Amino acid sequence: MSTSFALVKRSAHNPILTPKDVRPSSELMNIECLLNPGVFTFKNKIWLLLRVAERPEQNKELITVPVYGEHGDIKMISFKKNDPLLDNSDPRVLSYNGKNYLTTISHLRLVCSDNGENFYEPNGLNSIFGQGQLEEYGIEDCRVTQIEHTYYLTYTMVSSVGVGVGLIQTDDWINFERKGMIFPPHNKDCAIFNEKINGKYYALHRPTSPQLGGNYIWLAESNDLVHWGNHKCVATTRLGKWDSARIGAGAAPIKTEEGWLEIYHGADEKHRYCLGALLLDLKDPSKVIARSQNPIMEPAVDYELNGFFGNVIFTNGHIVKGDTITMYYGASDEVICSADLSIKSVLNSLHATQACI
Ligand code: MAN
Repeated sequence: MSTSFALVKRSAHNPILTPKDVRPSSELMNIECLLNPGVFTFKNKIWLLLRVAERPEQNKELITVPVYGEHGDIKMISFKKNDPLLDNSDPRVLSYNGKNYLTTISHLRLVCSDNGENFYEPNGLNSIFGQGQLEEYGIEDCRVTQIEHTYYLTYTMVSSVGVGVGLIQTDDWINFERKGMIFPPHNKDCAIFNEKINGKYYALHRPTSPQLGGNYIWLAESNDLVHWGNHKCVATTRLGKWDSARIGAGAAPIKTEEGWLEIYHGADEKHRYCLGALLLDLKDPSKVIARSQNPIMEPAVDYELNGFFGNVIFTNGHIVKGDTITMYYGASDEVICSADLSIKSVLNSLHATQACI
């Protein structure tokens, strides 16, 4: 039996949400994928902040991609499928004459549940859409960190000028204060810790450095959650392993007696996305105490192996109750699933690895 089956208990109701379970944002759009939700509790309910990826109906000859115009209006850009300048080999991104576009545009949608399994869209709450030039290709993969009564949303801002991390804060999920881009391109996968350490706020983030370095997890500190500094690299990709090409933080780290436990994603050169764990020192989270050698979870069942972009499990949200982490994740970039993990078992799986980070 593989490690992932021993450590993770997938919900028997998986996938718990699929594109047909939510309404498109307008009659111009079809929902292609639900992905990678942020997770939080509010008013005694469990909430997912889903990434909803949409595009217009496609036809035989043309590929049409949506982008936001300057005033939040949707513009459609079409390309002839047989145009030699078009490269549409990746279902997520297309390239035309050297310029890249996303094939779908994403916004963030709230759904809630009393039991963590049956989610519905409540009335009277607004979705969060991309705004302005830096979000013209949409907003994605939001982490939600609660500090006292305030929720901090860190999400990927996508546009033709780059991919960076945006911050929005809210106390009531009705009024949102946009703080702008807090980590400039190329950066994503930002998770703010939900308490201060030695008087400072901390965040994990993932800059990309194409020539020297790579797609590594970094740590930064801040006095106000908007201005970040004292950046340190905490984990790099590992040649020949499941996390050889790209790694990135999931949700806010979980405080345990042994350290901050962070569930992160790692992808290899074939874009196979698995999950692993990092244990960071409680007082100095730039120190890695242990790291999974093998994935704690890997794509294994049909909805994780096949879909819009198969062989992907990606998490950026969970609820913790006692020893149990209920993790929500996107599978095959198309459907939303959940799985339970025991904190103790994940820590036990890390004990053997201290010597060989
Ligand atoms: C990137 C992001 C994620 C996505 C994975 C796999 O890391 O765009 O949203 O789930 O790729 O496609």
